[in-house]
Amino acid sequence: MATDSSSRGARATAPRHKDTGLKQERAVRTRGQVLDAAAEAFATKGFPAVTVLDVAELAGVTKGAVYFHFANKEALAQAVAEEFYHLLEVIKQDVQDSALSPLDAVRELLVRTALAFRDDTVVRAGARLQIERSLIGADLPMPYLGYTESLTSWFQQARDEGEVPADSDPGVTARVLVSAFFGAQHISWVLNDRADITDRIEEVLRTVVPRAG
Ligand code: LUB
Repeated sequence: MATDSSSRGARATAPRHKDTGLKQERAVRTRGQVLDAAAEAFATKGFPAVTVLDVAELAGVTKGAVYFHFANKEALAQAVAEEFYHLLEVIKQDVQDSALSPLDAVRELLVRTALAFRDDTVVRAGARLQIERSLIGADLPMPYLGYTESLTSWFQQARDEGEVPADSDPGVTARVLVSAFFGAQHISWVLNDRADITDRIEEVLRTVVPRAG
């Protein structure tokens, strides 16, 4: 009857509603676990050697659960690389909000980035995926450009405020610093599994970014 079916409908709808919320929460959590596992796998083995089964096993879920969230290994790499740049963006925002002088902001950004390269699995994975980008059939974000832009604008400010010589070229300084950072973190990874990355980045900063006075 009408009453019957509408009340049944109401009862069926309410719990299902709640169910959907919980399911979504669980799905979001599972997606995060899979992403973390993929980062761990890519960081330690590199893209070519990783399988979707590796990621599933690391995450403690079925292969089907991985495929529910990601079409294939390329999509996993893409998502990890995007998360890598999201984390770098968060660091940059934080440094920007800290009201340091432009040159101190440059130093702070690169020291904090170095710590993330040493300690953060998604960041280590993202850096490795960028090195392997020609082997990955996905549209990974273009590396280096974001940092080059941020550093260029800080060096411009430093020049405007007389912290660096008026005839210095902010874009060139930024490119040299990004190149040196990239090289130093890579060498630290190969030779010392990044144990000495902050020392190497401090050396780069002492050499490339002038101290006032
Ligand atoms: C950074 C790397 C390694 C530049 O921006 C990037 O994409 C980077 C890897 O892709 O260094 C940090 C100055």
